[in-house]
Amino acid sequence: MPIIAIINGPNLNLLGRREPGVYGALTLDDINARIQKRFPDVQFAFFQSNHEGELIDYIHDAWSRADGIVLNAGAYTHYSIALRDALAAVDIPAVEVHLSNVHARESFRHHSVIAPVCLGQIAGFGWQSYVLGVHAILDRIEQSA
Ligand code: CA2
Repeated sequence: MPIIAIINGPNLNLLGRREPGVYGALTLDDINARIQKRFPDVQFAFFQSNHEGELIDYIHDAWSRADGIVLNAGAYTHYSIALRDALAAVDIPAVEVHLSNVHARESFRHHSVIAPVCLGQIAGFGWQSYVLGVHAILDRIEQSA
């Protein structure tokens, strides 16, 4: 059974409580439950932190524990070279996901420092961005088996 880490960055613990017009009405727990329900044959490790260093530590740990990473790095997406370096250092596939279509929003959200070290970026599909991200990781795992 593949193991996939679903990692969420700063402020995503507030989902469902504020700004439902932008990020939807589901809480992070709701989203994680839906992901697990969609992929009953995948083992997920769910993690959220508001702290850059904790996210980096978790990515390092995922290297030995997971087959892939689906990452919504929140605002760190746009400027955290440290997170990018962590992803580049671990030898497992990662997909960057966003709930909102970052390219239809403020220009500072258009640039991702993380995307170049990921398989790709999925944005704008709400919680289903994570589902699409898991599909991309599973395809990659299957290809390299
Ligand atoms: O669309 C996404 O998933 C984002 O990663 C969300 C980040 C934002 O900085 C990125 O540009 C795009 C922000 C997450 C904030 O989450 C909140 C949830 C509820 C209420 C307030 C913030």
